[in-house]
Amino acid sequence: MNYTLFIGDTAYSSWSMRGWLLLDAFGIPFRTQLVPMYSEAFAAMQEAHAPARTVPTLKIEEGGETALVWESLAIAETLAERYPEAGHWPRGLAARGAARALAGEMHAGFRALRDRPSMNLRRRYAGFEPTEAERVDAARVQALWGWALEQFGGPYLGGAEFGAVDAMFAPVATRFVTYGFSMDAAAQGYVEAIYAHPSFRRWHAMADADPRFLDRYDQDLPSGDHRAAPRPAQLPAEAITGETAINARCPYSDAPVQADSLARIDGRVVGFCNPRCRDKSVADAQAWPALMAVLK
Ligand SMILES: N[C@@H](CCC(=O)N[C@@H](CS)C(=O)NCC(=O)O)C(=O)O
Repeated sequence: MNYTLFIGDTAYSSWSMRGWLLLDAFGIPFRTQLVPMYSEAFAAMQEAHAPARTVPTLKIEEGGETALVWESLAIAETLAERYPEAGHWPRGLAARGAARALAGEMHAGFRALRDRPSMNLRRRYAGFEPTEAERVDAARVQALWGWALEQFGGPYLGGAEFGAVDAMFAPVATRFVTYGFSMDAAAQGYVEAIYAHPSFRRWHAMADADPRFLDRYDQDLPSGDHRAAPRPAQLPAEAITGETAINARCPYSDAPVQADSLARIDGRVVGFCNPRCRDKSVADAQAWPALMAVLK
């Protein structure tokens, strides 16, 4: 495989989510390398890939050549160029121009919204009071979403298909949910479409399964259930031990099932090759086609 994507902590790194969606949602095979932020490993990754210094960074190895692409918008353009049929940008002239403009505005702007209400997929705060600057950013985002949804017919910003522009705005959808920003009906519908997208569901399940908590991203506010709507209902699932799985090999890696990596999912015992595979499956089984094939 010739694509490696370096990402940070899945619950908190909004730019990493964008980069990952730009590959996963478009069916491009790649390997993910998770580098915990604020760690020695992160500093080593930065040194090894200088001048790139942020996640996501995409490494492309091809024909004896290695390319490094950092900056999520550059990753989007590189992939769109290499996979013109994948649909990163809409086909129609108007939708394509608008999608690029909206993605550019997201990449360069919304500083207030990106700062204090940072992405945190583990929280649903009650009582968050946006500042005036955060309110202005949220209103501009919703104005752009409303306009694009009306112009191009939704449910995504470029029309019927999820595109790079949606990857750029997906973390904003999560911020609106995490911090309880008020949303008009169009924004609410768009947020639901993002939360229902299979690749977004996979990312969220990985975040649920990530054992690392970074309290620097927490607010001193009461928090509700981060598994609730607008996330689609998840199948009943729990990690278990001491039973026999219906499968001998991990649905994801095809490696042998391990006794410490079992789960009861929708009433059946499924095995995995490690606890991480188990936990992302427990978090949202229906997000994973290979798992659903075992359960069929
Ligand atoms: N403009 C960049 C932003 C990337 C970014 O700031 N990533 C953060 C994590 S969400 C990061 O790598 N921070 C580490 C650092 O700046 O040293 C992009 O589009 O990818």
